[in-house]
Amino acid sequence: MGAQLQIDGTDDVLGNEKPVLRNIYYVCRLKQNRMEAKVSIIMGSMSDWPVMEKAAQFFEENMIPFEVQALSAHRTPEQVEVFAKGAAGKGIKVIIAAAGMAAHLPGVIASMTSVPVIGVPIKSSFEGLDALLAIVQMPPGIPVATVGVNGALNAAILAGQILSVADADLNSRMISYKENLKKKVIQANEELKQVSFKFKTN
Ligand code: C2R
Repeated sequence: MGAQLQIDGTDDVLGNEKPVLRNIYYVCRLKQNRMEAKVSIIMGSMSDWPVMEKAAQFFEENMIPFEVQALSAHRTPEQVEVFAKGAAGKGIKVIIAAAGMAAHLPGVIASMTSVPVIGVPIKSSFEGLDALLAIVQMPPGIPVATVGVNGALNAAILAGQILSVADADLNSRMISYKENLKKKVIQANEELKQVSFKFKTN
């Protein structure tokens, strides 16, 4: 393996006479370079993706490594179990689970892991109320932190905040994200100053 791999300047560090050490060094370097997901976005169906894309976008903009996949407690229960039981071991710190209709997915995942689960009810039928109630009304002992219907962005922000407890750089990015929200309101009030009505007093 070492003969084919040419990684910048490693020969200078180890020398040609130490092939075994060099191979170990290469493997460590490759492992270091690989980005490891900290958040997992799980959706019951690809039909949930147009909503969940907003969460992916937030992680992209805020440099938070994430993975995304479709899994269903109803349609692929075995794979859900494998995912949920393996999540902590592969370094996942927060799971975002989205589902519409009879949305059992977030709760089922939460029942099989100690990784915090944020549930996103998807508006698929009954204005999303069916999914909201299914996700939020968990029995005592198996909490799912539930955001509003189609609340993918809030789920991502909450996941970012959870991760930022142990990451000072991310914490600064989360603080400036919130600061920017203030600017939006200031800008809104500037624009409202230009709106005129006979009975508007400001
Ligand atoms: P299709 O569009 O694939 O028919 O799915 C999905 O999240 C989706 O919103 C319709 C809706 O079914 C949801 N679904 C669940 C689960 N699996 C899929 N609620 C589950 O395991 O809870």
